[in-house]
Amino acid sequence: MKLYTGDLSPYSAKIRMQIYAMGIQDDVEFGLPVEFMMGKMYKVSPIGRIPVLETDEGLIPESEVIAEYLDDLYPDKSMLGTTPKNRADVRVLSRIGDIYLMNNIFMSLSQMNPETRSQAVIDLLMGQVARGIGALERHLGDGQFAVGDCLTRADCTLVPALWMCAGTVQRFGAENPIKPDSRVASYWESIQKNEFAIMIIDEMARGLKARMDGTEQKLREEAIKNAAKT
Ligand SMILES: N[C@@H](CCC(=O)N[C@@H](CS)C(=O)NCC(=O)O)C(=O)O
Repeated sequence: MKLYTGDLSPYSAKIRMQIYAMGIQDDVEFGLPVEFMMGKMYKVSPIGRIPVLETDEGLIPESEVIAEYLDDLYPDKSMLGTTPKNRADVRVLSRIGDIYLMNNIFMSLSQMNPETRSQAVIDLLMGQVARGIGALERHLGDGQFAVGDCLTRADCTLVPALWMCAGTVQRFGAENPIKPDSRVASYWESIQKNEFAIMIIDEMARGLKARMDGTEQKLREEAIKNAAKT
């Protein structure tokens, strides 16, 4: 199998964390099609976004669907929890991370440029993020992990989502929505010590550095030039 993924992509990072935690990285190659770098990912996959999983049976887009597929493929390594209620809790927390946190932060990225920024758009989207954090506060379990006493797919979604809350939002002038002394803050502090969380946080930081120092742009230009030759 091949995962179309990028270091800085939080939806991809969530799947990489699951792959590392399941110990199946030898079965999955990582790569990024040149079409993504050209802004033409829709030519590869109609939704036009990463991650996408390439399998012998065809392409699977959407991180949550890929996550379910991997769980189905390796049932003995599944990261969805053990009881029906456990699994429902994992799904709820993962949806909070995807829909209410990451999606709104992603839309806010369009407001990065201070010269063209609309504060009303930021306020609207960050209001939704604050609401999502409020829901997370009440849905998180009280242990080291998001649900129960072991790492689940909920943690795989929440690590990149909270990484974006803690860092990315400041790039368009918003405040970190994780309030000090909250349950979300204590969860965020402890989950960052998990070995698989450390791996994807390092990768996202590497991706951010490459974006900021121009390395990403250079690699993109090179890949596009090479693709034009073939
Ligand atoms: N709902 C999708 C969201 C994926 C997504 O937004 N991916 C971003 C990168 S993290 C992307 O490909 N953006 C490119 C674009 O919007 O054109 C999922 O869960 O996989």
